[in-house]
Amino acid sequence: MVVFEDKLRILKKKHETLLLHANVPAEDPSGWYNRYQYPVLTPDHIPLNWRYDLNPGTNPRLLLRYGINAVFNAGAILWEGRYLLVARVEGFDRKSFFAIAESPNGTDNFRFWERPVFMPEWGEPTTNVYDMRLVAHQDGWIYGIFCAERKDPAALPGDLSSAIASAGIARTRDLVNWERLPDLESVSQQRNVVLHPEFIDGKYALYTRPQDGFIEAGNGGGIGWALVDDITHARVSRETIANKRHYHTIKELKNGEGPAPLKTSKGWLHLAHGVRNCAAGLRYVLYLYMTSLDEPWRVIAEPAGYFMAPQGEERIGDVSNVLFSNGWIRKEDGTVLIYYASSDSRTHVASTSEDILLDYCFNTAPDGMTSAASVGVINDIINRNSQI
Ligand code: M1P
Repeated sequence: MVVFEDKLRILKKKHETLLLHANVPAEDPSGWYNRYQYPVLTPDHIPLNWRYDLNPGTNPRLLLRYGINAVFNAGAILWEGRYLLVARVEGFDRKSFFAIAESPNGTDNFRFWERPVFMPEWGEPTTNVYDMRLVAHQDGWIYGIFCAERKDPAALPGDLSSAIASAGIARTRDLVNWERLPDLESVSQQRNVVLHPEFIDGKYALYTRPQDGFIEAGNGGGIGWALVDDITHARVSRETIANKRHYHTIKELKNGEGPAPLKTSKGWLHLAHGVRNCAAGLRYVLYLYMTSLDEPWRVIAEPAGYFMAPQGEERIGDVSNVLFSNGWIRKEDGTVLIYYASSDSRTHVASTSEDILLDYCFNTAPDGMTSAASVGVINDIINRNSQI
């Protein structure tokens, strides 16, 4: 009994210390953002009463009863003055689910709500759900669009890996009670589907990511754009590619929309991930692009290369060399908090501002697609500097 109580006291103290730990910003030499030093969400942030049976009668050794492997890829929303993340929480059992964590300032002291999200099923039960994008839509609902993964019914006997990715759609008014709508109907598999926050020609609009298989984008040319008449029976009938993949770029292999774009005076500001292959495996980095205010599918600016790439400890985790973001928050003063996950393991925050991001998007050269063009960009900077 004494052992149980001592162990519990230590566990509680460590947990509370972690939750109360203040985060510290550090300016990146690029000037583009400040990376905060400590991850905002990790497996250790998960409440103790989700993981341990705290009854000394049934768990006298205070053993872990449900292990959490990773807390990452969080959607984000500033809702009624509250900074909320809907994290992808993954257990030791490899199943992901959603859970909401709240912070008083968006950069530290994140604390999970009492229970994980109860997401109703639609159709064939989903084996795994993950990567929710939260969007407060013009229609008054808050939508959560996420990847709904099921085993491929056409998989040959013995093939226990083939899966089908589709976009699960749910909506809520209070982030506690969720109404699950039918999954997005699409001829191709879909992951990284994001709802545009406004109606376009009276229709719902989606950023899609058509893909040939569960992993490979294949013939899917990049981030797609599709209009949907009825979100309660969403169907992709016509899909155009808004942000294309290109040979020998950071998004050669695949890309995907991050959080829903932010509306600015100069256009829609987008955050996305780009993937390339190399001897070390897939490398995921974050990039930005702008689309026109009137035609959110038309790219008007896109700096070359990445905006953020895995750095230091971020490079190591369950799936190493990955940065992924599906959540950001713009505050009233123009501060933008970018929530990003590293190596499919933990969640971080970086802060910047709308002004800096627009400056970056419109004043960083686009990809010239050749080494010679990159040298031209540097020479242009040198020439302008020599006239100072
Ligand atoms: O493992 C990296 C990421 O892989 C997938 O993203 P994408 O479909 O763009 O390749 C997702 O499973 C994502 O959750 C994961 O972080």
